[in-house]
Amino acid sequence: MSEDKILYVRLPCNPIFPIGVVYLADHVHKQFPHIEQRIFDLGTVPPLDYAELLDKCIDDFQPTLLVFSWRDIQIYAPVGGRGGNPLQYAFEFYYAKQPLIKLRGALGGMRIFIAYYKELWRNLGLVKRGLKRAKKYKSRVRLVLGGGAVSVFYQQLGKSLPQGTIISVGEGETLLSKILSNQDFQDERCYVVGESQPRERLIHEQPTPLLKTACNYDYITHIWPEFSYYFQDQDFYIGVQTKRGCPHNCCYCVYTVVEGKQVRINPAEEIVAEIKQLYDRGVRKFWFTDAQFIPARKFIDDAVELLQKIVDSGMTDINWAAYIRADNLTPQMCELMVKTGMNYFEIGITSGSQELVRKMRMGYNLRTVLENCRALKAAGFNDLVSVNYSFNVIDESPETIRQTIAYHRELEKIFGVDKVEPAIFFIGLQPHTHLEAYAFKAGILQPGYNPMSLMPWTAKKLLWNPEPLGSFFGEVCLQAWRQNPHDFGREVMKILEIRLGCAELEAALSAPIEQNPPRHLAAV
Ligand code: B12
Ligand code: SF4
Repeated sequence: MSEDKILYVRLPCNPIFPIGVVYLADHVHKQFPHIEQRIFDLGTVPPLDYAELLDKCIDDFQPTLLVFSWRDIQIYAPVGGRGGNPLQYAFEFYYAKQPLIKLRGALGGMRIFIAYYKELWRNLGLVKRGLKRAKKYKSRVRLVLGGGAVSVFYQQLGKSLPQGTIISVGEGETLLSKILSNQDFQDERCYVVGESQPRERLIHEQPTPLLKTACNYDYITHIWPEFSYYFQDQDFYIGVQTKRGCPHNCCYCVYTVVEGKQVRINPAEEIVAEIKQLYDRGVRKFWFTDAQFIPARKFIDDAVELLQKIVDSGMTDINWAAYIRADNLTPQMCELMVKTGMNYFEIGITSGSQELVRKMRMGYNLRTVLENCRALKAAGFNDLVSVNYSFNVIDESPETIRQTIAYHRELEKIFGVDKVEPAIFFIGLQPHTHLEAYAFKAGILQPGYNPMSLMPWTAKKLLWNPEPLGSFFGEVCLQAWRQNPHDFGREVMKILEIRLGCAELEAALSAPIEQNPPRHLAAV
């Protein structure tokens, strides 16, 4: 019988199913069935009770290994985040001309700033508190930290954590296996605070291969008393991973680095077996958590196989959603998507200008995306599509904006105006991306900057909206929030069209071959 006892603590987070720790616990159970485990999800606990309930959980369970999972830190998107809309406040502060609006932005920004640092320190405090408490019972307790946010900010977080903390990047399954079997784990994507420095380009190392089998939810319910929290109402999309990795190189994206360029396909029958277990517990909504559900054309067959197996399983009343590269669809795929209940998807084309899409190294053919969207509509898709546009990433101009409008209007013709939601983002510059390298080269950022900093002078650079068009976009967004805050994306499109007009669709779809390679990123 093993003496190890593992406590997984998911740090506070907007309620989103903690699929990461669920998969870790499942993996450990399959490898080491005798090890006792427990999941404690602070996402389901009211903030005032965090410390007390964490203490109680540790007192009851007395773990020997503490696994802390931290999902998100940086929220720049225009969502009603903690304490308001961060993008709106930032833009009011940076771009508003009227002093009162500027002041509102400053105050709102200050609230977000305080909430952000409070959360950061609170989470670090919870980790330290947990370790101290656990040491009361087991002096040799080990602490491991991982999760989405840690994968992105692993270099910075190490500075604030106790000596000996193992900081992990990307998937943690094989790291935990090695720790538990007392093997050397230094070849995993991790480092130990106080003992080793993160290796140069650690995050770019390929993850250790892994065969993913269906998560055993009987076991998970056994070690996680609050499991049913996410099933009480049908609002939640429960995460199911169908593959891991993305081969693309989009200039601003960190997923391809965190997950790796190599795509691992989880076996279709295992995925369906996992969905079925959740289905039998009443779950009807699933989010395929892949960086991309169909990362490239060569993975279409795998996606078809999976969806066909879902059809064959008889689960006819489910819905699912995912990030979809809509350039990789076929008519058969479209039919299966509709048949299996896909009721929402996000296409991250970023721009409706083929020229810019190429410059951002996204590998998208916008004409194909349109053709496939038509096929999807013809197959009966009648639900919501969110199209993510990030303006002003690189070489944006009035003409490329006009092209984006033309492209968006075409999507509206296909799906219906009310069914296509333009999600207007500005890129939050992330470490380890090509865009970061470009920002260094262009002197916008200095190596050694702190990507977690929310100080106004750093945040302004990280919330990527450079001049000469930065102030123009600032003004347009402010106008949109003023005029129609509840339909911000569509309002932005409307204002841009009034101010700049709309290009011919054909101009949006064709990118003239350049004499010279893309100006900025090719050099990076
Ligand atoms: C799918 C996804 C979503 C979906 C989630 C749908 C759902 N119902 O589950 C949606 C679209 C809703 C979403 C929303 C958001 N997301 Co998101 N999302 C992702 C994505 C692509 C995959 C996450 C996932 O579930 N993966 C599959 C599971 C199995 O993996 P995992 O959770 O990462 O866990 C593994 C490892 O992290 C590791 N691990 C986890 N914990 C631990 C602990 C230890 C000790 C160890 C060793 C290992 C370990 O092992 C686990 C198993 O392999 C990631 C990017 C990425 N490629 O990782 C971003 C990501 C997690 N999201 C991120 C963010 C910021 C958000 C938002 C806040 C964005 C926004 N502003 O709106 C929102 C809000 C989410 C919320 N909490 O409310 C960030 C978080 C980091 C950061 N920058 O702060 C990420 C990393 C993307 C990024 N650009 O940086 N997201
Ligand atoms: S943006 Fe999407 S397609 Fe591009 S690298 Fe990231 S996950 Fe892959």
